[in-house]
Amino acid sequence: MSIQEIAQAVEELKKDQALSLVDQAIKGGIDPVQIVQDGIVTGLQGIGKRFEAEEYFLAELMMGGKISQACIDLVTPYLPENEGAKAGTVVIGAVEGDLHDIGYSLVATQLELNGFEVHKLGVNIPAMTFIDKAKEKNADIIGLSAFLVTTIPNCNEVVDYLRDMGLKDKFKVIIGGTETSQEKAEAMGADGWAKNAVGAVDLCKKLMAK
Ligand code: B12
Repeated sequence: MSIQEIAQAVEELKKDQALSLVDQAIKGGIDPVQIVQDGIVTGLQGIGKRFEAEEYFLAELMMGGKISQACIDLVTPYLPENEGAKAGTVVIGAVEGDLHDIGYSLVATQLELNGFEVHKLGVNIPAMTFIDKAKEKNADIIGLSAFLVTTIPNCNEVVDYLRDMGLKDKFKVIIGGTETSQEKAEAMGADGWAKNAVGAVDLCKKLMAK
């Protein structure tokens, strides 16, 4: 079996096949991070492309989300854990109007495995809730996930509120999600952006070292 077969099974919404291929990959000793990134996430990207091409519709998009989450749950116990001192505290969630939770959950898992204390806030989270939770948990970093062009402005809102409240230096803000980019992060005054969960860990470590 190959990792591409996992991506293909996810993309073609073949749940049992996808789960069995993931199981085989784990047992075959394939790097679990690679199984997630090059297998499951690549499959989801394929679903996104078919959705854009109007070959798949919302039902397929939802099914794809469910299948991927089941596959990710199977891999999660095998992801490598990094023991040691607490690396920092992060509150993370999907911004107001955004219901995509697979991406930020993966980021949360990777951060936890790398020694961060992570508080997952959920989806559709108003700007002030991020700030209240960051204060409550004495967080170092606020992670904002946005997958839609229409929800990215809600990341700006968090940065603007922090600035208005004089808290911009207290919390680092990072953003991520399909339609985000380094340029967009810089334009809104966020402290960083990462393409994926592995990049998010590097970014948080860098910000904590500052
Ligand atoms: C699955 C999916 C859904 C599922 C979500 C299920 C769930 N539980 O999350 C459902 C069915 C709910 C859904 C709904 C919609 N979706 Co949708 N969805 C997707 C799809 C196919 C995959 C997204 C995903 O989870 N990918 C898997 C993750 C793991 O991959 P990833 O993005 O590489 O993740 C990494 C980064 O994003 C990063 N990251 C994520 N968050 C964060 C946060 C921080 C702080 C950092 C540093 C990094 C980071 O790390 C992640 C892990 O490595 C995408 C296609 C795509 N290409 O993204 C469309 C997509 C995002 N959806 C889209 C659309 C249009 C919608 C709907 C509007 C459809 C509709 N007509 O109703 C609704 C909107 C709902 C809402 N209000 O949010 C569009 C967005 C287009 C746009 N330009 O805005 C996309 C791009 C599809 C497309 N090509 O048209 N969707």
